[in-house]
Amino acid sequence: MSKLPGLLKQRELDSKRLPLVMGILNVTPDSFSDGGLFTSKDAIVTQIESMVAAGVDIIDVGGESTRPGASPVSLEVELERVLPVIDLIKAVSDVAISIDTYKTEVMQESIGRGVDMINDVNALQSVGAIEVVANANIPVCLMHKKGTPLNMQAAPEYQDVVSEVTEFLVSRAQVCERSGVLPQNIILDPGFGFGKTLEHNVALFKDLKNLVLLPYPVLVGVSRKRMIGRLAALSEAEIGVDDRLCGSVSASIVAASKGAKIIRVHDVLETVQALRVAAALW
Ligand code: YH5
Repeated sequence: MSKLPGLLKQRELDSKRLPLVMGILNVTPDSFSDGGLFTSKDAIVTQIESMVAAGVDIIDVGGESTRPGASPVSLEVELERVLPVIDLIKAVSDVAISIDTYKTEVMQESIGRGVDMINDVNALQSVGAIEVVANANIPVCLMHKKGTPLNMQAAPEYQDVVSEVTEFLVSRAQVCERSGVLPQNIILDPGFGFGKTLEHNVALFKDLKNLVLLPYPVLVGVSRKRMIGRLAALSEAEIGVDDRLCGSVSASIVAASKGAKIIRVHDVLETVQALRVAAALW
């Protein structure tokens, strides 16, 4: 059975039922490197242990960067990166594990290693992905994106971003349910920064209070993203990626107050602290 607590129904920020905090564990060589060529096992163990000590609920393992401009990696490389890390997390803790992938084979192999959740930026649109998740009977996050990481920030256009994203997510949830994914296993995510301008991201964020009215929990991932750097800057410039902690934490608190049930972040300690204080004082 899944280690994820029954995904919460309440709408208000509540000190007894905080949103779950999902900690990001990138295992791409550019994110954890000893000089850029390989990922050190000690560095990963340290990161896992510090997230667990800080109160993380779910660790999200990703082996392919989906940042704007990033190129895809092969199935073999992705498996080589993520499977040992899944084993490593299980060896050092019993925290819930999510795998950030859109590849059906990576989902299947990760489920075989005992992951608790699938996080798919492609909303289970890869061939066979729905069946794999339906059979595994574990939660899945369906995310909206427009385009691919290589081209998605070129010139994203929408007639009405809020209704387009909402309709996409509802329609994917329906397709998944018709193929045997249980409704209680479905989580929705508007996909901040994936084929969206700053204005699109802000419109979607403001509308979270409506998105959470759908019968599925909502996940929000804005940690350190460019929209934080843009909103925090006074001019057309932006705050650099290493200086977006306070902005990211602020956005997480607002997401939680609007009813998001899972917050995906790099900075677990800071986010957990802020959520606890905000919920106690709400
Ligand atoms: C997400 O929103 N995002 S990977 C660019 C950055 C910083 C961070 C510096 N996987 C999401 O985290 N899964 C990613 O600029 C995700 N929701 C879900 N469900 C991109 C990322 C990032 C990109």
